[in-house]
Amino acid sequence: MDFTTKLRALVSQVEQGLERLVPPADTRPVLLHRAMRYSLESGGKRIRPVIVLAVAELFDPSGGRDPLPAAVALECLHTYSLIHDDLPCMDDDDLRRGRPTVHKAFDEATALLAGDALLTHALGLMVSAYAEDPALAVALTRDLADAAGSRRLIGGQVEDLAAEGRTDVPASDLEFIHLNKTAALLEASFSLGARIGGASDHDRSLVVGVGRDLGLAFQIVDDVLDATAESATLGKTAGKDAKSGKTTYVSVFGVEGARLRARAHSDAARDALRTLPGDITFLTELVEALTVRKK
Ligand code: GRG
Repeated sequence: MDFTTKLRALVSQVEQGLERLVPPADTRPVLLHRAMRYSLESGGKRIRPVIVLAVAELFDPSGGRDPLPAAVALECLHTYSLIHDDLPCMDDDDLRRGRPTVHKAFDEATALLAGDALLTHALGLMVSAYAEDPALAVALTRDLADAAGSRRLIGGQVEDLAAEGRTDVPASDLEFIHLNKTAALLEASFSLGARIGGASDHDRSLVVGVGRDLGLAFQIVDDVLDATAESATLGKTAGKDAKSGKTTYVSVFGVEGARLRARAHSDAARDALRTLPGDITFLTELVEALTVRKK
């Protein structure tokens, strides 16, 4: 199967999983569940859940354990972070995934609570879907909570907000922000897939490293796209970083310097994948596709 066909097949599995494993929009209170589904169904790229499925398959091609609930839980958690990031008290954005942000389409309180509900749902889903294997359920839930917690996703977001409007942010702080705000959930996607696929500790930590490099490459590309692409292509507001005087890889290293850094992380991710047993074709092509992406 070629890369695009495989990617479409995995995205379609994720979409079906979201449909099945998230409460329907007509669940009471309807306003809340409509808002949760509005953002989930706005057509994200589904990168993180696709990685969960692909990594589980890499280590266990016969598919002994179902990675779909973990993939859905991670996408719910990621979507919560986007909803909250867009709120007026944070990035104050009007556009996300090509549509008005949740607080614009609904209202601020509903957006806040829809984010809270998606986060809570993610943790509950993870625990209940793998309850028959308690050690696995605990490890997966721990991965998700660690990646999303105060030292990682939320910590990265806090330092990102603190850095806003400052032009003297050192490159090491920028790296802290991106390692946590962006790479943490990508690392988690590799870790979840590896655990479900029964990978050894060695192989799991190796793919977590792939997630880290991919996360950094992904964020650098995000900075380059913010500086060079159009809002209509991105489905979110472009040019925000320069406008708000934000320190990014582009402001520190320039567009070409940032591109070179993204390439170096992406090459490191692909080199690490090459040391693994199994069919790494899809994951290798995914890393490349995310490095040269246009949105
Ligand atoms: C509110 C705790 C909290 C964290 C927010 C997600 C986030 C942290 C900030 C959003 C802004 C940003 C540039 C984050 C870096 C990670 C990133 C590039 C997210 C966007 O992920 P994509 O491109 O989005 O995979 P889709 O919509 O395709 O799922």
